[in-house]
Amino acid sequence: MMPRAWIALAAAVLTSCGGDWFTPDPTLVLEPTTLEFETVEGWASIHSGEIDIGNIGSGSLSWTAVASDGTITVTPASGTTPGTATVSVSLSGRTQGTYPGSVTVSAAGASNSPQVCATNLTVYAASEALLWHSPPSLEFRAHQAVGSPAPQLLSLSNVGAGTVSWSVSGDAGWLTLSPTSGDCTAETDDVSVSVNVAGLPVGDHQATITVASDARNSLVQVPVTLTITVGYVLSFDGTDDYVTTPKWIGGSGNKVTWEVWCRISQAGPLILHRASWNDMFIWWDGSTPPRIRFSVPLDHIASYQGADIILGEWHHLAGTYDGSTVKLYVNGELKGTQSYSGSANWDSGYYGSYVGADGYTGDAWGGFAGGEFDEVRIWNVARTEAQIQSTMYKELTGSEPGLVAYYDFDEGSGQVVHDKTASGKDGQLGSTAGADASDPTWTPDPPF
Ligand SMILES: [Ca+2]
Ligand SMILES: [Ca+2]
Ligand SMILES: [Ca+2]
Repeated sequence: MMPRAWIALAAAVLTSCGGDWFTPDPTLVLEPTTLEFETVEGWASIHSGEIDIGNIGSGSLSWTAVASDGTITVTPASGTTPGTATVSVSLSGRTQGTYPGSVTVSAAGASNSPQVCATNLTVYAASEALLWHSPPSLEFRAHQAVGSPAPQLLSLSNVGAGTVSWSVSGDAGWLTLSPTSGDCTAETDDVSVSVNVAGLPVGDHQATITVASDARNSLVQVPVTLTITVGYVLSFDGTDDYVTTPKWIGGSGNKVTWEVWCRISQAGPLILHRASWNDMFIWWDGSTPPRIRFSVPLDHIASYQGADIILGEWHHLAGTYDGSTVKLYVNGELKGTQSYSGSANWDSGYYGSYVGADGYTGDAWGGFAGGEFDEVRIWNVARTEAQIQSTMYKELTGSEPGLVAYYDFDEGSGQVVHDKTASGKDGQLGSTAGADASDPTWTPDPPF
Protein backbone atom coordinates (compact mmCIF):
# COMPACT_ATOMS: atom_id res chain seq x y z
CA MET A 1 0.00 0.00 0.00
CA MET A 2 1.31 3.45 -0.90
CA PRO A 3 2.25 5.61 2.12
CA ARG A 4 -0.23 8.40 2.73
CA ALA A 5 2.50 11.07 2.29
CA TRP A 6 3.42 9.69 -1.18
CA ILE A 7 -0.21 9.87 -2.30
CA ALA A 8 -0.29 13.54 -1.33
CA LEU A 9 3.06 14.18 -3.07
CA ALA A 10 1.92 12.42 -6.26
CA ALA A 11 -1.29 14.44 -6.26
CA ALA A 12 0.67 17.66 -5.75
CA VAL A 13 3.05 16.81 -8.61
CA LEU A 14 0.19 15.91 -10.96
CA THR A 15 -1.58 19.15 -10.07
CA SER A 16 1.50 21.31 -10.49
CA CYS A 17 2.42 19.90 -13.90
CA GLY A 18 -1.14 19.35 -15.13
CA GLY A 19 -0.99 22.20 -17.63
CA ASP A 20 2.24 21.01 -19.24
CA TRP A 21 1.15 17.39 -19.16
CA PHE A 22 -1.60 17.81 -21.73
CA THR A 23 -0.36 20.87 -23.64
CA PRO A 24 2.71 20.38 -25.88
CA ASP A 25 5.17 23.24 -26.37
CA PRO A 26 4.56 25.52 -29.37
CA THR A 27 5.78 23.63 -32.45
CA LEU A 28 5.83 25.09 -35.95
CA VAL A 29 4.50 22.87 -38.77
CA LEU A 30 4.57 23.55 -42.53
CA GLU A 31 2.40 21.67 -45.02
CA PRO A 32 3.71 20.85 -47.58
CA THR A 33 7.47 20.95 -47.06
CA THR A 34 8.21 20.88 -50.81
CA LEU A 35 6.61 22.87 -53.64
CA GLU A 36 7.27 21.75 -57.22
CA PHE A 37 6.72 24.05 -60.21
CA GLU A 38 7.00 23.07 -63.88
CA THR A 39 6.87 25.12 -67.06
CA VAL A 40 8.15 25.28 -70.61
CA GLU A 41 10.38 28.02 -71.98
CA GLY A 42 8.36 31.03 -73.06
CA TRP A 43 5.21 30.23 -71.07
CA ALA A 44 4.77 32.96 -68.49
CA SER A 45 1.58 32.12 -66.63
CA ILE A 46 1.70 32.75 -62.90
CA HIS A 47 3.04 29.79 -60.98
CA SER A 48 2.10 29.66 -57.32
CA GLY A 49 1.43 27.27 -54.49
CA GLU A 50 0.36 27.51 -50.86
CA ILE A 51 2.01 26.64 -47.57
CA ASP A 52 -0.21 26.05 -44.55
CA ILE A 53 1.57 27.32 -41.42
CA GLY A 54 0.37 25.86 -38.14
CA ASN A 55 1.18 25.21 -34.51
CA ILE A 56 0.57 21.77 -33.01
CA GLY A 57 1.31 23.06 -29.50
CA SER A 58 -0.47 25.53 -27.28
CA GLY A 59 -1.50 29.06 -28.23
CA SER A 60 -0.88 30.96 -31.44
CA LEU A 61 2.52 31.73 -33.01
CA SER A 62 3.57 34.87 -34.89
CA TRP A 63 5.60 33.89 -37.97
CA THR A 64 7.67 35.53 -40.67
CA ALA A 65 8.54 33.98 -44.03
CA VAL A 66 11.64 34.79 -46.10
CA ALA A 67 12.41 33.52 -49.61
CA SER A 68 15.91 32.36 -50.57
CA ASP A 69 16.14 34.75 -53.54
CA GLY A 70 14.33 37.53 -55.38
CA THR A 71 12.65 35.25 -57.93
CA ILE A 72 10.44 33.79 -55.20
CA THR A 73 7.66 35.87 -53.62
CA VAL A 74 5.85 35.03 -50.36
CA THR A 75 2.51 36.71 -49.59
CA PRO A 76 1.85 37.55 -46.81
CA ALA A 77 5.39 37.60 -45.41
CA SER A 78 4.16 37.43 -41.82
CA GLY A 79 1.11 36.40 -39.84
CA THR A 80 -0.17 34.27 -37.00
CA THR A 81 -0.96 30.56 -36.86
CA PRO A 82 -3.02 29.04 -38.31
CA GLY A 83 -2.21 30.83 -41.57
CA THR A 84 -1.52 30.32 -45.25
CA ALA A 85 1.23 31.88 -47.36
CA THR A 86 1.15 31.94 -51.16
CA VAL A 87 4.50 31.24 -52.82
CA SER A 88 5.00 32.47 -56.41
CA VAL A 89 7.99 31.86 -58.66
CA SER A 90 9.05 34.20 -61.43
CA LEU A 91 9.31 32.61 -64.89
CA SER A 92 10.67 35.71 -66.57
CA GLY A 93 13.71 34.96 -68.73
CA ARG A 94 14.03 31.41 -67.40
CA THR A 95 15.67 28.98 -69.77
CA GLN A 96 15.64 25.19 -69.73
CA GLY A 97 16.92 23.85 -66.42
CA THR A 98 16.07 23.45 -62.75
CA TYR A 99 15.97 26.25 -60.22
CA PRO A 100 15.94 25.17 -56.56
CA GLY A 101 15.02 27.60 -53.80
CA SER A 102 13.34 27.71 -50.42
CA VAL A 103 11.06 29.60 -48.08
CA THR A 104 12.18 29.81 -44.44
CA VAL A 105 9.46 30.32 -41.83
CA SER A 106 10.48 31.53 -38.36
CA ALA A 107 8.44 31.87 -35.17
CA ALA A 108 10.12 33.19 -32.03
CA GLY A 109 8.04 31.11 -29.61
CA ALA A 110 8.57 27.72 -31.29
CA SER A 111 11.38 25.42 -30.13
CA ASN A 112 11.81 23.96 -33.66
CA SER A 113 12.01 27.35 -35.45
CA PRO A 114 12.87 27.91 -38.27
CA GLN A 115 11.23 25.42 -40.62
CA VAL A 116 11.93 25.29 -44.37
CA CYS A 117 9.74 24.60 -47.38
CA ALA A 118 11.88 23.69 -50.40
CA THR A 119 10.85 25.00 -53.81
CA ASN A 120 11.91 23.65 -57.15
CA LEU A 121 11.18 25.10 -60.59
CA THR A 122 11.76 22.91 -63.65
CA VAL A 123 11.79 24.67 -67.04
CA TYR A 124 11.50 22.36 -70.07
CA ALA A 125 12.53 23.21 -73.64
CA ALA A 126 9.88 24.95 -75.75
CA SER A 127 9.73 21.82 -77.95
CA GLU A 128 8.31 19.77 -75.04
CA ALA A 129 4.59 19.21 -74.29
CA LEU A 130 3.33 20.16 -70.83
CA LEU A 131 -0.21 19.52 -69.61
CA TRP A 132 -1.60 22.27 -67.36
CA HIS A 133 -4.70 21.83 -65.24
CA SER A 134 -7.02 24.31 -63.60
CA PRO A 135 -8.08 24.67 -60.82
CA PRO A 136 -5.18 23.17 -58.80
CA SER A 137 -7.67 21.31 -56.56
CA LEU A 138 -11.43 20.77 -56.35
CA GLU A 139 -13.65 21.32 -53.32
CA PHE A 140 -17.24 20.12 -53.11
CA ARG A 141 -19.69 20.90 -50.35
CA ALA A 142 -22.96 19.05 -49.91
CA HIS A 143 -25.73 18.92 -47.33
CA GLN A 144 -27.04 15.51 -46.31
CA ALA A 145 -30.67 16.62 -46.71
CA VAL A 146 -30.07 18.22 -50.14
CA GLY A 147 -27.95 15.57 -51.89
CA SER A 148 -25.16 15.71 -54.43
CA PRO A 149 -23.78 19.13 -55.43
CA ALA A 150 -23.42 20.40 -59.01
CA PRO A 151 -20.56 18.97 -61.10
CA GLN A 152 -17.38 21.07 -61.51
CA LEU A 153 -14.97 21.32 -64.43
CA LEU A 154 -11.30 20.33 -64.48
CA SER A 155 -9.72 22.11 -67.46
CA LEU A 156 -6.69 20.61 -69.21
CA SER A 157 -4.54 22.49 -71.70
CA ASN A 158 -1.24 21.85 -73.47
CA VAL A 159 1.01 24.82 -72.80
CA GLY A 160 3.93 23.35 -74.77
CA ALA A 161 4.39 21.98 -78.26
CA GLY A 162 2.57 19.25 -80.23
CA THR A 163 -0.44 17.23 -79.12
CA VAL A 164 -0.89 15.56 -75.73
CA SER A 165 -2.93 12.37 -75.26
CA TRP A 166 -4.35 12.30 -71.74
CA SER A 167 -6.52 10.12 -69.52
CA VAL A 168 -7.97 10.80 -66.07
CA SER A 169 -8.96 8.45 -63.25
CA GLY A 170 -10.31 8.89 -59.72
CA ASP A 171 -9.59 6.73 -56.69
CA ALA A 172 -12.98 6.94 -54.94
CA GLY A 173 -16.30 5.29 -55.79
CA TRP A 174 -18.17 8.56 -55.21
CA LEU A 175 -16.20 10.34 -57.95
CA THR A 176 -17.21 10.24 -61.65
CA LEU A 177 -15.19 11.81 -64.48
CA SER A 178 -16.38 12.50 -68.03
CA PRO A 179 -14.77 12.21 -70.50
CA THR A 180 -11.93 10.05 -69.18
CA SER A 181 -9.52 10.59 -72.09
CA GLY A 182 -8.77 12.93 -74.97
CA ASP A 183 -6.17 14.74 -77.08
CA CYS A 184 -5.10 18.28 -76.43
CA THR A 185 -3.27 20.57 -78.88
CA ALA A 186 -4.04 24.30 -78.59
CA GLU A 187 -7.57 23.89 -77.24
CA THR A 188 -8.70 23.43 -73.61
CA ASP A 189 -10.34 20.12 -72.72
CA ASP A 190 -12.89 20.18 -69.92
CA VAL A 191 -13.45 17.13 -67.72
CA SER A 192 -16.73 17.16 -65.81
CA VAL A 193 -16.17 16.01 -62.22
CA SER A 194 -19.26 14.73 -60.37
CA VAL A 195 -19.62 13.46 -56.84
CA ASN A 196 -22.35 11.17 -55.49
CA VAL A 197 -22.98 11.62 -51.76
CA ALA A 198 -25.51 8.75 -51.44
CA GLY A 199 -24.58 6.54 -48.50
CA LEU A 200 -21.60 8.64 -47.44
CA PRO A 201 -21.30 9.76 -43.80
CA VAL A 202 -21.24 13.39 -42.67
CA GLY A 203 -17.71 14.84 -42.61
CA ASP A 204 -14.75 15.34 -44.95
CA HIS A 205 -13.91 12.88 -47.71
CA GLN A 206 -10.69 12.99 -49.74
CA ALA A 207 -9.91 11.62 -53.19
CA THR A 208 -7.31 12.14 -55.91
CA ILE A 209 -7.73 12.55 -59.66
CA THR A 210 -4.65 11.31 -61.54
CA VAL A 211 -4.00 12.85 -64.95
CA ALA A 212 -1.84 10.53 -67.06
CA SER A 213 -0.47 11.76 -70.37
CA ASP A 214 2.44 11.60 -72.79
CA ALA A 215 3.36 15.15 -71.79
CA ARG A 216 6.55 15.87 -69.88
CA ASN A 217 4.62 16.04 -66.59
CA SER A 218 2.63 12.77 -66.73
CA LEU A 219 0.78 11.51 -63.62
CA VAL A 220 -0.26 14.86 -62.24
CA GLN A 221 -2.40 14.53 -59.12
CA VAL A 222 -5.39 16.75 -58.38
CA PRO A 223 -6.75 16.62 -54.80
CA VAL A 224 -10.54 16.49 -54.38
CA THR A 225 -12.23 17.33 -51.08
CA LEU A 226 -15.90 16.57 -50.44
CA THR A 227 -17.44 18.01 -47.27
CA ILE A 228 -20.84 16.64 -46.28
CA THR A 229 -22.59 18.76 -43.70
CA VAL A 230 -25.69 18.38 -41.61
CA GLY A 231 -27.62 21.02 -39.72
CA TYR A 232 -29.08 24.38 -40.67
CA VAL A 233 -28.61 28.13 -40.38
CA LEU A 234 -31.13 30.96 -40.50
CA SER A 235 -31.16 33.35 -43.48
CA PHE A 236 -32.26 36.94 -42.82
CA ASP A 237 -33.59 39.03 -45.72
CA GLY A 238 -32.29 42.36 -44.38
CA THR A 239 -35.79 43.88 -44.72
CA ASP A 240 -37.74 42.76 -41.68
CA ASP A 241 -36.48 39.31 -40.58
CA TYR A 242 -35.44 38.66 -36.99
CA VAL A 243 -35.44 36.25 -34.04
CA THR A 244 -36.45 37.26 -30.50
CA THR A 245 -35.48 35.43 -27.35
CA PRO A 246 -35.77 35.86 -23.57
CA LYS A 247 -33.07 38.01 -21.93
CA TRP A 248 -29.64 36.39 -22.29
CA ILE A 249 -27.90 38.10 -19.38
CA GLY A 250 -28.94 40.12 -16.34
CA GLY A 251 -27.73 41.74 -13.16
CA SER A 252 -24.57 43.77 -12.90
CA GLY A 253 -21.81 41.25 -13.53
CA ASN A 254 -18.76 42.29 -15.47
CA LYS A 255 -17.82 39.26 -17.54
CA VAL A 256 -19.35 38.17 -20.80
CA THR A 257 -18.60 36.50 -24.14
CA TRP A 258 -20.78 36.63 -27.22
CA GLU A 259 -20.13 34.51 -30.30
CA VAL A 260 -21.84 34.18 -33.67
CA TRP A 261 -21.05 32.66 -37.05
CA CYS A 262 -22.31 34.88 -39.85
CA ARG A 263 -22.20 35.32 -43.62
CA ILE A 264 -23.24 38.95 -43.83
CA SER A 265 -24.81 40.57 -46.89
CA GLN A 266 -26.42 43.72 -45.44
CA ALA A 267 -25.25 45.98 -42.62
CA GLY A 268 -27.08 46.05 -39.33
CA PRO A 269 -27.29 44.52 -35.86
CA LEU A 270 -26.13 40.90 -35.90
CA ILE A 271 -26.94 40.00 -32.31
CA LEU A 272 -28.22 42.60 -29.86
CA HIS A 273 -29.40 43.09 -26.27
CA ARG A 274 -31.49 46.26 -26.48
CA ALA A 275 -31.46 48.54 -23.45
CA SER A 276 -31.92 52.27 -23.16
CA TRP A 277 -28.40 53.79 -23.40
CA ASN A 278 -27.06 50.37 -22.52
CA ASP A 279 -27.24 48.48 -25.81
CA MET A 280 -24.96 45.54 -26.14
CA PHE A 281 -24.32 44.23 -29.63
CA ILE A 282 -22.18 42.81 -32.39
CA TRP A 283 -22.91 45.10 -35.35
CA TRP A 284 -21.72 45.72 -38.90
CA ASP A 285 -22.07 49.49 -39.24
CA GLY A 286 -22.23 49.62 -43.06
CA SER A 287 -18.68 50.86 -43.64
CA THR A 288 -16.59 49.62 -46.57
CA PRO A 289 -14.58 47.55 -45.95
CA PRO A 290 -16.90 46.24 -43.24
CA ARG A 291 -16.36 47.48 -39.70
CA ILE A 292 -17.58 45.23 -36.90
CA ARG A 293 -18.33 46.71 -33.48
CA PHE A 294 -18.77 44.90 -30.18
CA SER A 295 -20.34 47.09 -27.51
CA VAL A 296 -20.98 46.58 -23.82
CA PRO A 297 -23.26 48.95 -21.86
CA LEU A 298 -22.57 52.71 -21.95
CA ASP A 299 -21.08 52.54 -25.42
CA HIS A 300 -17.73 50.93 -24.63
CA ILE A 301 -16.94 49.57 -28.06
CA ALA A 302 -14.14 47.44 -29.48
CA SER A 303 -14.16 47.61 -33.27
CA TYR A 304 -12.30 46.37 -36.31
CA GLN A 305 -12.47 47.40 -39.95
CA GLY A 306 -10.69 45.31 -42.57
CA ALA A 307 -10.82 43.94 -46.11
CA ASP A 308 -10.51 40.46 -44.59
CA ILE A 309 -14.17 40.73 -43.58
CA ILE A 310 -15.70 39.65 -46.87
CA LEU A 311 -19.38 39.88 -47.72
CA GLY A 312 -20.86 36.50 -48.59
CA GLU A 313 -18.19 34.52 -46.71
CA TRP A 314 -18.55 32.91 -43.31
CA HIS A 315 -16.87 34.62 -40.36
CA HIS A 316 -16.75 33.80 -36.68
CA LEU A 317 -17.20 36.92 -34.55
CA ALA A 318 -16.71 37.05 -30.79
CA GLY A 319 -16.84 39.85 -28.23
CA THR A 320 -15.58 39.55 -24.67
CA TYR A 321 -15.54 41.78 -21.59
CA ASP A 322 -13.46 40.75 -18.55
CA GLY A 323 -14.05 43.76 -16.30
CA SER A 324 -11.13 45.78 -17.69
CA THR A 325 -11.04 45.41 -21.49
CA VAL A 326 -13.64 45.04 -24.23
CA LYS A 327 -12.27 42.77 -26.97
CA LEU A 328 -13.42 41.87 -30.48
CA TYR A 329 -12.22 38.68 -32.21
CA VAL A 330 -12.64 37.90 -35.91
CA ASN A 331 -12.16 34.25 -36.92
CA GLY A 332 -10.61 33.59 -33.50
CA GLU A 333 -8.01 36.39 -33.72
CA LEU A 334 -8.02 39.44 -31.45
CA LYS A 335 -8.70 42.43 -33.73
CA GLY A 336 -9.91 45.27 -31.49
CA THR A 337 -9.70 46.34 -27.85
CA GLN A 338 -11.14 49.14 -25.70
CA SER A 339 -10.20 49.80 -22.09
CA TYR A 340 -13.16 49.98 -19.70
CA SER A 341 -13.30 49.06 -16.05
CA GLY A 342 -16.26 48.59 -13.81
CA SER A 343 -19.34 46.50 -13.76
CA ALA A 344 -21.86 46.57 -16.56
CA ASN A 345 -25.52 46.86 -15.67
CA TRP A 346 -27.09 44.58 -18.25
CA ASP A 347 -30.59 45.19 -16.82
CA SER A 348 -30.78 48.97 -17.03
CA GLY A 349 -33.49 49.94 -19.51
CA TYR A 350 -33.69 46.39 -20.91
CA TYR A 351 -35.99 46.13 -23.91
CA GLY A 352 -35.34 42.84 -25.73
CA SER A 353 -32.85 40.35 -27.18
CA TYR A 354 -32.60 39.94 -30.93
CA VAL A 355 -30.77 38.15 -33.69
CA GLY A 356 -30.70 40.23 -36.89
CA ALA A 357 -32.56 43.29 -35.59
CA ASP A 358 -32.24 46.19 -33.16
CA GLY A 359 -35.82 46.01 -31.90
CA TYR A 360 -36.74 49.47 -33.19
CA THR A 361 -38.22 49.31 -36.66
CA GLY A 362 -37.37 52.46 -38.57
CA ASP A 363 -34.51 53.30 -36.20
CA ALA A 364 -31.89 55.61 -37.70
CA TRP A 365 -29.19 53.05 -36.85
CA GLY A 366 -30.44 50.63 -39.45
CA GLY A 367 -33.00 48.20 -38.10
CA PHE A 368 -32.23 44.85 -39.76
CA ALA A 369 -29.14 42.92 -40.81
CA GLY A 370 -29.09 40.58 -43.80
CA GLY A 371 -27.25 37.29 -44.29
CA GLU A 372 -26.92 33.89 -42.71
CA PHE A 373 -26.45 33.37 -38.96
CA ASP A 374 -25.54 30.31 -36.93
CA GLU A 375 -24.13 29.14 -33.58
CA VAL A 376 -25.15 32.06 -31.34
CA ARG A 377 -23.38 31.54 -27.99
CA ILE A 378 -23.79 33.73 -24.89
CA TRP A 379 -21.47 33.19 -21.90
CA ASN A 380 -21.23 34.83 -18.46
CA VAL A 381 -17.42 34.39 -18.49
CA ALA A 382 -14.76 36.23 -20.52
CA ARG A 383 -13.34 33.52 -22.76
CA THR A 384 -9.69 33.69 -23.80
CA GLU A 385 -8.45 33.70 -27.38
CA ALA A 386 -7.33 30.06 -26.97
CA GLN A 387 -10.73 29.05 -25.60
CA ILE A 388 -12.54 30.78 -28.46
CA GLN A 389 -10.28 29.09 -31.03
CA SER A 390 -10.71 25.68 -29.40
CA THR A 391 -14.49 25.56 -29.92
CA MET A 392 -15.25 27.84 -32.86
CA TYR A 393 -15.36 24.97 -35.37
CA LYS A 394 -17.24 22.58 -33.05
CA GLU A 395 -20.81 22.28 -31.96
CA LEU A 396 -21.19 22.62 -28.18
CA THR A 397 -23.07 20.26 -25.88
CA GLY A 398 -24.89 23.07 -24.05
CA SER A 399 -23.46 22.11 -20.65
CA GLU A 400 -20.13 23.97 -20.95
CA PRO A 401 -19.37 26.01 -17.76
CA GLY A 402 -20.44 29.63 -18.18
CA LEU A 403 -22.60 29.04 -21.25
CA VAL A 404 -25.96 30.70 -20.52
CA ALA A 405 -27.68 30.57 -23.93
CA TYR A 406 -26.82 28.61 -27.08
CA TYR A 407 -28.68 28.40 -30.37
CA ASP A 408 -27.36 26.09 -33.11
CA PHE A 409 -30.35 26.75 -35.44
CA ASP A 410 -30.33 23.08 -36.46
CA GLU A 411 -34.12 22.65 -36.11
CA GLY A 412 -34.51 23.05 -39.89
CA SER A 413 -38.23 23.90 -39.68
CA GLY A 414 -40.82 25.45 -37.42
CA GLN A 415 -41.05 28.71 -35.46
CA VAL A 416 -38.85 27.95 -32.44
CA VAL A 417 -35.08 28.19 -31.97
CA HIS A 418 -34.19 26.04 -28.97
CA ASP A 419 -31.69 27.14 -26.35
CA LYS A 420 -29.43 24.07 -26.00
CA THR A 421 -28.39 25.03 -22.45
CA ALA A 422 -30.41 24.31 -19.32
CA SER A 423 -31.48 27.99 -19.25
CA GLY A 424 -34.50 27.29 -21.47
CA LYS A 425 -34.30 30.64 -23.30
CA ASP A 426 -36.05 29.35 -26.44
CA GLY A 427 -36.65 32.01 -29.08
CA GLN A 428 -39.20 32.72 -31.80
CA LEU A 429 -38.92 33.44 -35.50
CA GLY A 430 -40.41 36.77 -36.56
CA SER A 431 -43.15 38.81 -34.93
CA THR A 432 -45.67 36.06 -34.13
CA ALA A 433 -45.69 32.40 -33.08
CA GLY A 434 -47.12 31.54 -36.52
CA ALA A 435 -45.65 32.08 -39.98
CA ASP A 436 -45.17 35.79 -40.70
CA ALA A 437 -43.22 38.10 -42.99
CA SER A 438 -40.47 38.61 -40.40
CA ASP A 439 -39.56 34.92 -40.17
CA PRO A 440 -35.99 34.20 -41.29
CA THR A 441 -35.60 31.12 -43.54
CA TRP A 442 -34.10 27.74 -42.58
CA THR A 443 -31.13 27.09 -44.87
CA PRO A 444 -29.11 23.83 -45.07
CA ASP A 445 -25.63 25.34 -45.44
CA PRO A 446 -23.81 25.55 -42.08
CA PRO A 447 -20.35 27.13 -41.76
CA PHE A 448 -18.62 23.92 -40.60
CA1 LIG B 1 -26.49 25.28 -37.27
CA1 LIG C 1 -43.13 33.84 -36.83
CA1 LIG D 1 -39.10 39.00 -44.48
